Amino acid sequence: MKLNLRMLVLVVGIALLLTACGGGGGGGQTGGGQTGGGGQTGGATTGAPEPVTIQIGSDGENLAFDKKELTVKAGQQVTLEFKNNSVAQQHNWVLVKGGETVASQIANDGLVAGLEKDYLPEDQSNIIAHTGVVEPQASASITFTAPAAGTYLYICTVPGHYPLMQGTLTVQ
Ligand SMILES: [Cu+2]
Repeated sequence: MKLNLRMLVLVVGIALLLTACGGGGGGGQTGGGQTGGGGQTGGATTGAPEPVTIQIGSDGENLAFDKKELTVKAGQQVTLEFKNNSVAQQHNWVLVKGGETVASQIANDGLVAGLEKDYLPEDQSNIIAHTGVVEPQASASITFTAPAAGTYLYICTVPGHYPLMQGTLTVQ
């Protein structure tokens, strides 16, 4: 009887140890997985997308951006890092609230405003975000909140660069 009890205790003890080990190991793996998934799911379900950093540059010596399409989420905090890859030309990055007509107006007004104003119009009501003029081989970083869902043009307003130098930002 005593022997059996000891054996029982021993068996139970071993079983508990195994369970603890197995459970612990499994728990660790599951926990890690859940944490990663939770982060992504949390961002989506709360409606507050996690901040994103976007890198874009000018396309060598071409009057073009190296990315013609960008996608972000509505309300997302966007940090945009713009690199001027040209060795000779100035560029800027201007996000327009509107399409071609508005963009064209901004480019024209920017041209009139001149380099001192970073080729940006005085009335910036149709500009969502912009860098200043970025010198050759230099970079600029700006942070803004993505607007409502839709498509928006981003352009360079350095004289002669628009309408060649543009792209589309899609906000989902
Ligand atoms: Cu340009």
